Amino acid sequence: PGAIYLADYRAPDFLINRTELHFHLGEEETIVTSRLHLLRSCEVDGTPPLVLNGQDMELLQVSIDNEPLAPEAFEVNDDTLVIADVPEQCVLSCRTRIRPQDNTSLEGLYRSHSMYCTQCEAEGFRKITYYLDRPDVMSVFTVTIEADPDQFPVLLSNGNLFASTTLDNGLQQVTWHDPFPKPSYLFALVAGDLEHVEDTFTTAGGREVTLRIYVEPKDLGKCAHAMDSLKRSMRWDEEVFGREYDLDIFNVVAVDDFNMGAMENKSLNIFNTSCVLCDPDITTDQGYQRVESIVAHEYFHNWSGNRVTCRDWFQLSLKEGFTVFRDAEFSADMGSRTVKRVEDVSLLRTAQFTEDAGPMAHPVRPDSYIEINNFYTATVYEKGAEVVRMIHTLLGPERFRSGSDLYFQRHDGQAVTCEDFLCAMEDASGVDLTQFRRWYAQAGTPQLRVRDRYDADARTYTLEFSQSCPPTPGQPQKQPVVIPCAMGLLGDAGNLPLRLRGEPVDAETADNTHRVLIIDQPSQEFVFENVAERPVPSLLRGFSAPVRLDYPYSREALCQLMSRDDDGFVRWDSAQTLAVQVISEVQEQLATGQAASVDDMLLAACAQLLEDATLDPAMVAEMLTLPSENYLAELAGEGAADVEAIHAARRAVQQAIGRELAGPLLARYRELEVTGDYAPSGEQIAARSLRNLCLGYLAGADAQHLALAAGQFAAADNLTDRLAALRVLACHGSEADWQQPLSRFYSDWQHEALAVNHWLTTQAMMPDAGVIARVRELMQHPAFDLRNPNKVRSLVGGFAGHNPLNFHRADGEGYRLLREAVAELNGINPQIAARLLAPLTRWRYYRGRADLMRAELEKLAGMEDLSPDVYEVVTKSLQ
Ligand code: HT7
Ligand code: ZN
Repeated sequence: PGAIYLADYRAPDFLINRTELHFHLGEEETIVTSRLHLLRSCEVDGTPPLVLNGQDMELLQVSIDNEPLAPEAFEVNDDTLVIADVPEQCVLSCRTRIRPQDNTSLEGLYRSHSMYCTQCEAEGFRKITYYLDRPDVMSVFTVTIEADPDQFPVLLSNGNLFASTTLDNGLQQVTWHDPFPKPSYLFALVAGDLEHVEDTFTTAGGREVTLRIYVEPKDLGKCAHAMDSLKRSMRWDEEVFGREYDLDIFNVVAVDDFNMGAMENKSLNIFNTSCVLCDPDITTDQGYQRVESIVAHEYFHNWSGNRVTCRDWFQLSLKEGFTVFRDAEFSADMGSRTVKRVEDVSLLRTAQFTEDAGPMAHPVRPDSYIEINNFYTATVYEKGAEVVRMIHTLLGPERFRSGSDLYFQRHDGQAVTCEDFLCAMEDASGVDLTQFRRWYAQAGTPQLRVRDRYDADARTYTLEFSQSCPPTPGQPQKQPVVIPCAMGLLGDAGNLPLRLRGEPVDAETADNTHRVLIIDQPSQEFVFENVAERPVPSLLRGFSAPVRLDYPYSREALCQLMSRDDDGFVRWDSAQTLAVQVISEVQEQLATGQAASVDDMLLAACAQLLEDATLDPAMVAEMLTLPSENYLAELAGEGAADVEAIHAARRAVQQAIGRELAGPLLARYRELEVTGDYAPSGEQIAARSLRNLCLGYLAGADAQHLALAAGQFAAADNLTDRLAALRVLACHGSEADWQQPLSRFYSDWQHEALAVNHWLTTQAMMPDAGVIARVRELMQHPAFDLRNPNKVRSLVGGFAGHNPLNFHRADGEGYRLLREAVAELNGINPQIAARLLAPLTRWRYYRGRADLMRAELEKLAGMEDLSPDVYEVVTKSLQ
């Protein structure tokens, strides 16, 4: 497979003003008839051929203006239908046969349980009919569906229901019309025996919108949280971004076989069941929060993605980065802003920084790709959102909002680029973003090195910044980017007032303890005047830029920031840095044959956090969570990560905390017990998160506390507590401790696929040496199905991504397991196969494992019939 380049972008030769589709959904086959109202673009010279995309279907007939074409008038191959001679304006009609029940890729039209549904982003529409399947071809769709009403009483598509009738042959026929022009990737169709919950929302402008969530009948009671989240998202988008909903109906459908979380099809969002259904017994607290944010994310796409869409797939971050920023702001407003920020930064540092330092590193706006499905990445989504957040920081909230308003007003109904977004931000704010644009074009995580000097006589404090960015594939050299560094200075009695050299002495601002310094040169200095004492710098507050910060903090300084800084993010980050330092110290002790001795400073800091009842327990839980083994491996750098040593050191620190702080941990565990009914409220979630963290520390240090976990497992009335207890038993107990609870969990919840998925992950993450055999066994279990992405992610993804100790086993068995699963999935669902492969691509990091990991990648590279998805990841990783 060859690469596609942004530099080769050309506007389409033809436009499709209107698209009429007719679906006959049959038992054995589906017949799709299209009528495309084509118009040659006025920008085109001559009479170019019409090249339509199409895959995996049988062309039955093609006609122009109702005249069937002779076979010599067109050419069909694996990916295209080419018609040499097409009038300037005409109606092109195609009749095709597809077999959705055999479509395991879950792209295009496919079957999930007893329902039919579609997934068209990015290029799935071409598996439904021949089309100009590119986002800059926007068309008004009218869709007619015919099906057996007994099997498929519900027939949905985008827009408004236009007609519904029963045909003479007994089939039900419905027609949907979507007045908003849209690209084919936003098309959707659903047919099934579904039930729905319904609600209404009145927009600020007075439009009464019917909201429906369609699910299998057994799941009808699990929609309330998603519905509530949807209504709150709609109101929030009006209030914060001035965006109103634009149709009279908004449908959501839950599907069990789904490649990603959800899809923002115009007025017919399709969701992975795991991202919409909620029930205390099948959904964890994090699950509830995830549903809220994904419902919001998809809803927000109605403007950032649908009304204004992408010109081409290189611009994917235009809609995804912006929409992730919007959903993060929504979640921050719904709960704790600091906790949300900490969670997001944690994800960015583990998933995105690793990607940015690996073989698949690419800019937020990539220059080329082989398979676009491989570019729905943490870089495009999460780093893209960070880039939008930096624009927000640079412009300030009011000017950012003006930029957003201008962007939507200027480009409504258009397919545009990241450049258009930046221009709107510049035009509305007057801020020049010329250099800032490098964030879209350069891959790699910039490093921000900071050193300082304090001159007691002159009472000046100088911060010296320098920035650099490591080479990434195809980009050996990097230019300096614009880094907004939010900061403050911590003195003995709190945050110090700030005055930069050159500022007027009487320039008293309301908030003079906080600044955003703009670093846009390779190196730069800032001098603060009238600084009475040597301060501790509080840097990158709120994680104001997606960079690696390098400042030589002493442990004392970290403890001060942790306990006293004004910025919640910096407090958490200092706790993380302190833990990283202590774990690596213990790693060295163990490597030199010494016993582990955990710095008292860390223990004292943890004790202080546990004992301070004024702190938000959710924040305490975040601060007491040790950095993950994957994150520690990434910090170790290429060729330096020793998985066993990292595991042993982290475990020793975890045990020391559990042992030394058993008293306060136990006290907190008891005191935080939630009484009353389960609710996914901020308060309850916070209490459970800290309580379960305490349980983990206690049981990890002393087997006698396993009884607490066993008791909690038996008594829990919600999945969060039940699963936390089960994980503690599975992670810290012996077989006698976990055997019975694991089988109990399965026998109690086997009828709930989403709960069973947690059961699979729990076993995949167990640290014992039997885990590989267990995962292989589970792959044959009736609860597992390689065709279901949720199950694959839970079991195989859970093992390879979250069980580093066993995945990186010295005998290579973990790698073999993953390679075999990927090889099998390659033929079933290439998109999932390629995603699953990510942990093997990090071979450069692991000391003593590179050859084993590469060998498995090479086996995949040598396979026949390698999908473009897997081919791209494998070949780039081996370069
Ligand atoms: N825009 C969507 C991205 C997407 C997707 C969703 C489901 C299945 C396959 C998919 N490929 C791409 C989801 C989103 O970001 O909102
Ligand atoms: Zn999205």
